[in-house]
Amino acid sequence: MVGTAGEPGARPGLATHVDDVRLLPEELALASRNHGMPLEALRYDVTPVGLHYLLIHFDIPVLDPEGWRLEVGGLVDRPLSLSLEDLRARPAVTVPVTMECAGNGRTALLPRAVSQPWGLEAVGTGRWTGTPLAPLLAEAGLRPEAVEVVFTGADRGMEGGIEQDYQRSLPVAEAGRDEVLLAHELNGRPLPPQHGFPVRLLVPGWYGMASVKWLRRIEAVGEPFQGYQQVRSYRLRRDADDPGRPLDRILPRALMVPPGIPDFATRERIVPPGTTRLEGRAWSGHGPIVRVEVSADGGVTWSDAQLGEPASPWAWTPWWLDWEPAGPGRHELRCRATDRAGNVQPEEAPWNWGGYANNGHQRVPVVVT
Ligand SMILES: Nc1nc2c(c(=O)[nH]1)N[C@H]1C(S)=C(S)[C@@H](COP(=O)(O)O)O[C@H]1N2
Ligand SMILES: [Mo]
Repeated sequence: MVGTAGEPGARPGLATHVDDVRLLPEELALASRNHGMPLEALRYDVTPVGLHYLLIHFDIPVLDPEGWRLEVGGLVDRPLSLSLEDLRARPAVTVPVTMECAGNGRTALLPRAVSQPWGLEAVGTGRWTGTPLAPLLAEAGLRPEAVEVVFTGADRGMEGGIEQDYQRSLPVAEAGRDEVLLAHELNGRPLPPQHGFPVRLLVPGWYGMASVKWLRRIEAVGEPFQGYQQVRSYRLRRDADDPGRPLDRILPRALMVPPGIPDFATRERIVPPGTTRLEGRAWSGHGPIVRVEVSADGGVTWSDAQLGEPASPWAWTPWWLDWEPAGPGRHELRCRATDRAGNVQPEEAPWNWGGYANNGHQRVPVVVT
């Protein structure tokens, strides 16, 4: 999201990585545009719209719903040009979906990639309403030689020295999955500007970058798409020269509502003696959450939390555990999730160039009074 030093559009001398916990002014500016979800909002099944996280690479485009058209073209027999009314008139489904940014947890990976400096708040669950994409692709007559579908947003900017529209592709098989939607409502209202008005793609189970906002074109292509957000960004790379491998499905993560009360400046938690209910949510794009464990001694011993029912197969699973502190003083709480595919959250996730997919344990220092 910030160019590398020496590339046009990037500020001269702006580092690609910093080996320092302190943020650069550029990172702070990104952080105040793109806010996270305050972790106490983990209490909601469906995140109130203003508390859902935001990630916007460029500027929020202002689109006129009257003049807006979604073009469907490329390797199709019958190209389509759809108005918002056309899309709203199609069969619609409503489904709670947990979305997480692939950069969530980035600030804990040092040296830190200079980009959106997420702590752990880049997550939220929306109740999205939209029309399934697959029948629309079928109506357009997707040709057998199509290998990917490219989605183009109406936002444009510079990244990595390249001027671009925000664009991402999906393999044809992924684009054709039942749960992939063209969403036009969030929590029962038209999409707000910041979440992609009038229509966005929604790819449940995938990191957020796949869910292209402000959609204006869908194009079937015969070769893998080579756009910046596909081949440079959103990949697990060792270094600048490593092509790496693409990110797709969300790795498991559990987060807890930080217990007790916070100190204003440091956010340190102050917890009363006696029983405290620890609660939170866990999710994965690799299948349902089958286990959440909690540690109160910095990851030495773990106890199983109780699991509730997610609001949909694509939404986070509630969990809770009553904790009896061993005594007053400092404790480090942690939680970790396991999904049905057998993925367990690691203590430390591997460092990578872009600072992605850091699903290491959440650590919550608390002071018991
Ligand atoms: N057109 C467009 N779509 C986009 C983005 C963007 O900058 N432009 N950001 C992506 C990223 S990286 C994420 S994590 C999600 C965030 O969606 P939200 O802001 O609605 O939470 O949108 C994705 N879709
Ligand atoms: Mo993201």
